[in-house]
Amino acid sequence: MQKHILVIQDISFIGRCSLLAALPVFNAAGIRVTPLPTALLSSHTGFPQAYRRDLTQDMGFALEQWASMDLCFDAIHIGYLAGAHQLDVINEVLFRYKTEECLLFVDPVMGDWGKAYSYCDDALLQGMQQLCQKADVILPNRTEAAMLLGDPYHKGPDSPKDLLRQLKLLQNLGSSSAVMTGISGQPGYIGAACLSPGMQAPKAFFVTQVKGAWPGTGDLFAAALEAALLLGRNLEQACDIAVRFIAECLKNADPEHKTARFGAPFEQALPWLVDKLLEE
Ligand code: PXL
Repeated sequence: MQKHILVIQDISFIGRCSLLAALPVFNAAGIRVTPLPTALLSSHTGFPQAYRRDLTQDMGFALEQWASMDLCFDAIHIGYLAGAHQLDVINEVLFRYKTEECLLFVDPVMGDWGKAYSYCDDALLQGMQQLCQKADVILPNRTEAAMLLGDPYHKGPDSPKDLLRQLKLLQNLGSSSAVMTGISGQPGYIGAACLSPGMQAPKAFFVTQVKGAWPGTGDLFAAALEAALLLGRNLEQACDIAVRFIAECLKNADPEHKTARFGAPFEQALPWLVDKLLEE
C-alpha cells in the first residue's frame, strides 16, 4: 500500500525550505503527500523583510471540507508554524487524524545557530514542547534542543556524554524517539544523532561539513528520514541515509557558498536518495 503523509508547514517561495523541500523528497520516494500550509512567505525568514500571509483561517476551512472525506494518514509531520495561535487548529488535526497507527513527526522549527527566530515567543515554545510530548519522533536542531530543554546553547563539539544526556532529556519530554541535527563530533564534521527506546546508547552519523548556512537542510533531512522510516527502515538506518542525503545535496553546491540562502541544490540528489531507499 502506498504510504500517505500529511505535511504541515509553510510555503516559502524563495529559499528551498519547508514544503518546497518536503514535497519533492516524499514524491521521489513514492510517498503520497497532502500538504496543509501554515503560511505563505515571499521567502524564508533568512531574507530581510519577507512578505508573510498567515493561513490559520484557511487551514480551518480546509479541515471543514476534509471532514466529509474518508482521509487517513500513515504519518503527520509538523514543522514551521506561523505562531502559537495555530495550536488550536493543529490540535484539531491531531484529534482527527493521529491514530495509533499514524506516526507523528515534530520538527520544532524555532531557531538556529544558537538564536531563536524573531517570531518565536514563549507561547510557541510551550506549544512545541506540548507537541513533542505527543510525537513518535522529534527532530530539533541543537538550538531547538537547547530551547526545548531550557539549556544554555554551547558551540560544539558534542561529546558522546553530552549527546546521551540531551537525547535522554529530549525523550523525557514524552516522544518515543529523538533525533538531534547539526551536531559535530570533531571540527570539520557535521551530522545527526538519534536515540530510540530500543537503543542502549545514541548513534551519531557524520559527514564532512560544507561551509555556509544552508536554510532548508533541516527540512530536507526530516523528509528523507521520515521517508526512510515509512519505507521500513529503522531509526538508525533512516538517520544514516538522511545525513548522507544532505551531504549529497551539498556536493553540487556553490563552493563559495554565496548562494546558500537560496537553499541546497537538492534536486540533483533526489536520484541518489531514491537509489538508497530502494536498496534492500
Ligand atoms: O527551514 C526552516 C524554516 C521554515 N520556514 C521558514 C523559515 C525557516 C528557517 O529560517 O524561515 C519560513
